[in-house]
Amino acid sequence: MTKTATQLLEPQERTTKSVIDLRSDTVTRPTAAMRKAMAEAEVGDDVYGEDPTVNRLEASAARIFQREAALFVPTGTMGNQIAIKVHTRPGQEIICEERAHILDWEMGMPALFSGCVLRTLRGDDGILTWAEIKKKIPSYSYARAQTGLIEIENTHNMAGGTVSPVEVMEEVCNAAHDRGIPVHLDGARVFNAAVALKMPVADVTHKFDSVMFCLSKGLGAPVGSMLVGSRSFIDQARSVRKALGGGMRQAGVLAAAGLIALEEMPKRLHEDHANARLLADALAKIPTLGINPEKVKTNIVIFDVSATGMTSDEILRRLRDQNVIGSAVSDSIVRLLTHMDVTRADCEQAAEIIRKVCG
Ligand code: TLP
Repeated sequence: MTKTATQLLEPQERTTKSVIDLRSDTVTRPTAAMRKAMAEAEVGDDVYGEDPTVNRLEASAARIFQREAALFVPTGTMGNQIAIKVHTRPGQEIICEERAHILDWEMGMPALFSGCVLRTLRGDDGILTWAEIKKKIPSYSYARAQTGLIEIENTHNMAGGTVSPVEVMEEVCNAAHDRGIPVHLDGARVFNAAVALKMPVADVTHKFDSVMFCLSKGLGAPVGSMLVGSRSFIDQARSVRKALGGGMRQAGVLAAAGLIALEEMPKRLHEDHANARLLADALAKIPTLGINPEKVKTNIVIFDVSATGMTSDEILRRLRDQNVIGSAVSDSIVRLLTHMDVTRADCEQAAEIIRKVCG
């Protein structure tokens, strides 16, 4: 499966809304309230633990996830890689889904930074069950690397924003813990999962040893992700963050936007989900596209373009000419994301343009 590059905007397109940008929910701009909070943020040196706004953000995340502690990190990638480093020893295996972000989009860092091998399996819709995971856990042998960590992605990005049911995740966590194996959640979009599950995010995530979630995706912050977990996990994570060069100084200017993202923005995510479903329903009416709209539960829409006779890149180029931009999961799968900077009308217009290009 070849990955194709995400299309880039021309400079003039970055400042005007000439384009319907469905490449990712990372493209959102900070709201006016975020910019105001950033301008007015109280700051200090966070490497000394003295930035009051970062401290407030970390306390708020710990409270919302009902955990002992939280850590502000620049990116989701850094958050995942810190968690992997803390949980594992070099030479161990990490079990994850075969389309996991930690495998395909994080520059081989589990190997490079933590010295671990990824043992992958495919989950239906990206959802891993204990019945399948347990087949990948080796019994003790002198020859085989042992499982140091299980990693779950919820929502699962490349499977189309799919949501792992809570019972399935809890069974994985309970059984893994019985064997002394920690479980990390790549919850970049876990608030989208919580909205789809109609549950508080703390209840969705409480069994995991650590959770990474992003402020800078559907929640709309310009920068930043969080790790949450036990006090001891976060203490170790803070040191690893420093080792990676992630110790930021007056980071309160970013945390101020992060606080609004965390506390205010989850309540609007259902709008993105409704827009994604609208898009999916419209695409399902185009005979050359492969998509089951019933599977679109959050803000990610993926669809198979094989029957158009064009590759994802060709389709994306044609859409680009009509001011709609998306990204490619593979040569035959296109991905579109909804977010706070696209409206329902934008999605209707995008669907109509896709119909003209692919129909
Ligand atoms: N996802 C990005 C790209 O990297 C693919 C996107 O546009 O969807 N975990 C998951 C599940 C993610 O989707 C992402 C980003 C990350 C981790 C990493 O977050 P950042 O980009 O902040 O390092």
